[in-house]
Amino acid sequence: MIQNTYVMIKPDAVARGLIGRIVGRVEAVGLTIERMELSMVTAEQAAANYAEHEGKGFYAGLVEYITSGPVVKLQISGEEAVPVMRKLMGATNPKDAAPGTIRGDFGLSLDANIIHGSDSPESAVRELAIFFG
Ligand code: IDP
Ligand code: MG
Repeated sequence: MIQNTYVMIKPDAVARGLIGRIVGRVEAVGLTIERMELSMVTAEQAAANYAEHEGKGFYAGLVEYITSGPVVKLQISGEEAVPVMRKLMGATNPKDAAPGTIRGDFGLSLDANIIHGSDSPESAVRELAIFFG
């Protein structure tokens, strides 16, 4: 089934000059870039996107980090785009992410883990509304 998903190249990856290589991997598996924008994440967008983590020990640091510098916001579509992107990204902690995945190849730490991708089609609808209106 054709799906849309929300993907975000996080501040550390933008700062390290990894945009091109990450977008290249998305294109290489045949997914389509529908929208792409370099901009800051507002405090409101961060709170809405990470609402499920509110109250956890890492929440404040996560919001501070995701709002710390420009990100690349992407709407990506394609066959099974949500799980395909999650597979391309690899495990949340780069230390557990397989070589060949974006986090496995570029991630430095659990907080600086390069990329965000919606975890379900329902999350994708919600997150695309948060970031693209
Ligand atoms: P996901 O990004 O793979 O969906 P989530 O569990 O939804 O992973 O966590 C959202 C983000 O919060 C992660 O990408 C990571 O940057 C950060 N994070 C998750 N767990 C921890 C933790 O235990 N310590 C610090 N940061 C964390
Ligand atoms: Mg998640």
